[in-house]
Amino acid sequence: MTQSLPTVNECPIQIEDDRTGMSVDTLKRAFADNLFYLQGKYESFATPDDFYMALAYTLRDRLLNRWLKTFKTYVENNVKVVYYLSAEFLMGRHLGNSLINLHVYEKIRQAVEESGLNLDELLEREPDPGLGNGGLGRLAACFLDSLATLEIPAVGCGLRYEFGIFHQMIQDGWQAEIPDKWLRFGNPWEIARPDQAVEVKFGGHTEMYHDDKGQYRVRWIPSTTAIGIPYDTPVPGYDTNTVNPLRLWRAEASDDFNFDAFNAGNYDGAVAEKMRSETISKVLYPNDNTPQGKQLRLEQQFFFVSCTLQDIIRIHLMRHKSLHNLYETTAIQLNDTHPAVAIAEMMRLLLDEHGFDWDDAWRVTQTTFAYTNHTLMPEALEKWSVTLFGYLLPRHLEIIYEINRRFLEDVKLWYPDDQGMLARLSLIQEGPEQYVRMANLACVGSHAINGVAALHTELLKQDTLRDFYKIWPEKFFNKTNGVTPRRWVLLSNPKLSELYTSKIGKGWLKDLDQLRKIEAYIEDAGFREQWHQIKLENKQKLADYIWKHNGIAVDPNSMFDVQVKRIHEYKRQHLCVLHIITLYNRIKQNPNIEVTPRTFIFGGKAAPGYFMAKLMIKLINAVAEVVNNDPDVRGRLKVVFLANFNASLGQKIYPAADLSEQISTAGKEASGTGNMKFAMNGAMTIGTLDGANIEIREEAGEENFFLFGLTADEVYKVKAAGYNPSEYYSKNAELKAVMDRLTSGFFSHGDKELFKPMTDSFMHHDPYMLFADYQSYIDCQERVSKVFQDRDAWTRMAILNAVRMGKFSSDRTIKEYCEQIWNVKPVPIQLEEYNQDSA
Ligand code: Z2T
Repeated sequence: MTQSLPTVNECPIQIEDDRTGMSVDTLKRAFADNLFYLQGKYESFATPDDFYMALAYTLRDRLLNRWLKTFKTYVENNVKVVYYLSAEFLMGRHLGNSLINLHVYEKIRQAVEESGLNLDELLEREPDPGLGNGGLGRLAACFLDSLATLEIPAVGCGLRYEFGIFHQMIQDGWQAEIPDKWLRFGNPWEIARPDQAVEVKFGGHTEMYHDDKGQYRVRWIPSTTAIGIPYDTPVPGYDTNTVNPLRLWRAEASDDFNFDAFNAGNYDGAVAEKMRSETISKVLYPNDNTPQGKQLRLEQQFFFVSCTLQDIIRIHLMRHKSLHNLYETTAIQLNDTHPAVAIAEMMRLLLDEHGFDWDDAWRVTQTTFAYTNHTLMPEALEKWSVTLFGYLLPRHLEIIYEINRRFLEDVKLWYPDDQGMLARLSLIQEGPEQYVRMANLACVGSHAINGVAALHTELLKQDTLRDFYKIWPEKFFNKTNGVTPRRWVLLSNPKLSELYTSKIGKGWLKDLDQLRKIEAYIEDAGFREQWHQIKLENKQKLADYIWKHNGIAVDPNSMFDVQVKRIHEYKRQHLCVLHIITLYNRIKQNPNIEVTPRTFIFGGKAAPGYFMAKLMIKLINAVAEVVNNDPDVRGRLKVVFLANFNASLGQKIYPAADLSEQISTAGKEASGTGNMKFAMNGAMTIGTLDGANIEIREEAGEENFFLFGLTADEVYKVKAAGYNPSEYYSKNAELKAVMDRLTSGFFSHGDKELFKPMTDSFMHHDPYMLFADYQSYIDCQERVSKVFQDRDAWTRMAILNAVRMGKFSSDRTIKEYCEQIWNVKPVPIQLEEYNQDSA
């Protein structure tokens, strides 16, 4: 349908329609049109939320032609598609990102300003779509950005939670949770597709029967049905025409079921059943790295997996006669084990609904699936009680037993005398209560297994998944995480981005390695001064935010020492607190002592049921209250806890940080991705040799990284030899003083009990070994303070550090997945000539 525009003297006539045109005038007209016809408001009665909505629709319209053309191209060319299955997608706000990826930021700014409004204020009206907990969910979102930017056919598949991660408030120093009503004003970014609804069955029992060829088959007679409705959100690539879908499923009650019950006079029963079905996609479980093992969570997992697989099969069969070649059109990635029940559901669909025999079904499954592991924490490995699993999914449990029987037969052939091996590899954990091990299911059902940083993958091979590595070394890959430089540098840090682009052009945005060209400017004093001024401006903006939200005045010239991430003992926010108390004690002992002024900034949510994490938040706020108000401190130390850390707040914080705290116990953090966002924005890292920190240090150069603490290997050895924290306490006077201050009730208005659960853990059994790393951390922080006092030396280090982070673009990560795991290639999208770069 390519249509040439008429020309006069070779100059094409401009035919812009109000839904695709990119000129400032057209944008203004579209904005006004959407305010009137979609929001139903005159300008004089419109609220900032109305203006935001009108602007969001203006951008959505401009994504739609690209989106539909992308889909059409995929179908017509029968391309291979990646389906990224994830229980979480932490997308962050869409509006600013669409402005960036469609290259209309400046034009929209002008259009909005000429309409008498302020763009930054409108951007702040968008609720942050928080359908994730932390790193795992945000990684999925960065991957979708890179997939679209690299023009890879891909679909994000997950749940459309009505309530995302809770909103955090701080009351009397404690975390309080408020429900996240992100859909309250409607969601302009999604399109519901009720025509593509599917049924998902639960419960009941199974029966044997003979099929028409006389073969034994199994029939599942489920007891309940839910309906899945897909909601699609466009995911635009940067500087491409590709717009891929994020397809999230909402659960509804099945009509017939309710109707039957209703007609039979069982009104209450019908309503209860309806409620139960709709509860499935109600709320995100707020646990990061510690599963809860609740029935509803398994229902959520199976629900979105079953919807997604039915969809995948429908799309494949549009173009193919059978499913035997599924791997030619489809790669399915399991984002941790949350969607791992897909292995059993795919087997069921192939066996029971499509008449496959076992071996064919298993080959199709194994060639299609791949699995990413995100944690080494043993308590975070998902397992479901066999009783619960069989009650909810009786047919899937049978299939898992059969997968296991055949798998263990093979293992017995390979390792005839190794009972331990058999027990460890089994999909079923034996004991007084049997459990289905989801990581084992994911490993046997996939052709590829990967960790998310070099050390993490090594530890998986040596420890967590050692036996699988022994039998299938060729299945293991490392795919070090990355983050998208579009959201985390260009959108978050426009001034720094402008500086880069003025020196080396825009190439770095799609090829982050090009930032190394900036190293040529390191001896340019003017450049270093510009860099420093940008950091200072970013810090001033964050200082304003802190003043507005916390009422604490902080000095932008002090070092912004930042730890933002989920609150977890293994991440050791409390080690940072021990450092603060150490500095405070030094000041109390000698108020005239020289200290490098620091602003300690914390942020992060605690799982509502994780007592120790909530106590850590209380501790930070308790120490803040004392330190911020002690006249002896003379404002040289400030402690700030920013409430409700999320993607949007991250965008304000990373660009303003001087020091990035990445201080997990070595061997505990699989990768980390905040570490990358800080470094790209010119913060120096203080960190352990854990997760991706190791690779960050390798890229930055060891002279540009503040390293401390035990290695993963040393942690293991100290533990094996018997870790005795009280020894560190009695031998280290400064540590002793810190602990005594904490246990004395000094920070808790005399209450000696408040922090006792935490201090007892430090002193007696602490699995995270704070005391073992304490002195090394304090010494390292002293080096940090020294270097910071030499402003120019610090700036040089920060610049080198930032421009050497090319490896940590999620574009690099995604290219590796495409080539080594998914076997997919870019598919450029050609727009109709009419719509081509109107920008
Ligand atoms: C999560 O955010 C992570 C791991 C999980 O394991 C679960 C959740 Cl919700 C089950 C994080 C890791 O802790 C972090 O190190 C990593 O960078 C991130 O996933 C992305 O891989």
